Amino acid sequence: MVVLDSMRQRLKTAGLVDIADKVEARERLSFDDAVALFESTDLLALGWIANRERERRHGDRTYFNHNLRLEATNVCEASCLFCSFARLKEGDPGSHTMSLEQIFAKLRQRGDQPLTEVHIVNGLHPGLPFSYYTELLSGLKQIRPGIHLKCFTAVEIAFFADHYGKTDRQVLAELKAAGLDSLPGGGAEIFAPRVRQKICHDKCDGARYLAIHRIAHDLGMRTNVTMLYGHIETTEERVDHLLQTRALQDDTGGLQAFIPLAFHPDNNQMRKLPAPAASETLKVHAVARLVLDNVDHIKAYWISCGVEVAQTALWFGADDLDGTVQEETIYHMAGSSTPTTLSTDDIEQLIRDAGREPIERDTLYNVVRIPALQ
Ligand code: V47
Repeated sequence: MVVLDSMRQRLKTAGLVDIADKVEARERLSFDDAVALFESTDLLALGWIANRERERRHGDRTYFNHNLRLEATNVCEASCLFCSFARLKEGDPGSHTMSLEQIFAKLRQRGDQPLTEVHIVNGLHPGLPFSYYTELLSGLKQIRPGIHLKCFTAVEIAFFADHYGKTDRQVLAELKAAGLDSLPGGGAEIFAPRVRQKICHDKCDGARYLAIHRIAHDLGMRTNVTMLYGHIETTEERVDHLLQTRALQDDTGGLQAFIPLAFHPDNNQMRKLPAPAASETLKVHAVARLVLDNVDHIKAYWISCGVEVAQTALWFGADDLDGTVQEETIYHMAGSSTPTTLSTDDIEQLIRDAGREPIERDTLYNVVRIPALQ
């Protein structure tokens, strides 16, 4: 076939033909393969391999959900250098902590929306009782019993355990009993101790992050993993992050999606660094698709990479765009220029405009709706 022959020639020139053959044969990529993919200068050849794998798994199908993102408090005792969202103390300028009633009102006022998920991420607030979190979950479930609650990163779970004198497992079990359904992937950053020591030294380390996900899987909950890229991490540290994620998934099978998160430099202590280029974003999604052979979904979070780049990432390995989001502040405080919300109609249109087929899913990737062609 002419196209394939010319592509093969291009892959050879790019030094990627052996890796492409491995992917074709469904052989697992090694550490060195992943480094070679990251270091390739032929983004289109890399994208071609990742897209072939993406289409083998999902065809044109591209997932999104109708979700509501809430950040109940940004008071946080950690001091991550990349964070523009956190405020150290209650009452500091820009700090906020919602009362439970305020949070419940956010859900009640959306009674007319066919929401399937509430995604909550918070700062590590030292002054709230544990009951704030359990009542938050049970109260949301009371208002919308069918809603999926994807709340609290592994970093928050570790903080709860240390702060309230419980084990990680106890915290997860108690939150699950109160209504927690799954964990989002935030807080992963880069697992390598060298990076964590520099950019987020006072929150839980990579090993504990992964251990908490492992416990969540053992308790029957699904989770996501993220990777914050485009700051001080090396190629090898990115690959290590991907391989540790893959190893966890080999053991538990509990991961649903991997989400590369582009570093945003505004209003934080790493503001001298440039934001990663769009080409870097496409590369990270593509390599993630190829290395994480046991993770079903690669999410291009449109708030983090920008709408147009997220659309392009759908041809570089990604098959999911996250959802309507609605009340995001972490990225907007760090300089994101995307809208803070998109309607389901907007997302469907964006996916169609990118040449893919929109599928509305729930958090667990059950199909909620296949939008009719306009
Ligand atoms: O943990 C914070 C990151 C994460 C910045 O699981 C920053 O479905 C870039 O985890 N520049 C929160 N990134 C977001 C998150 C997430 C997003 C979408 C979907 C899911 C999911 C999870 O945002 C934090 C941190 O890694 N972050 N500040 C910044 N300046």
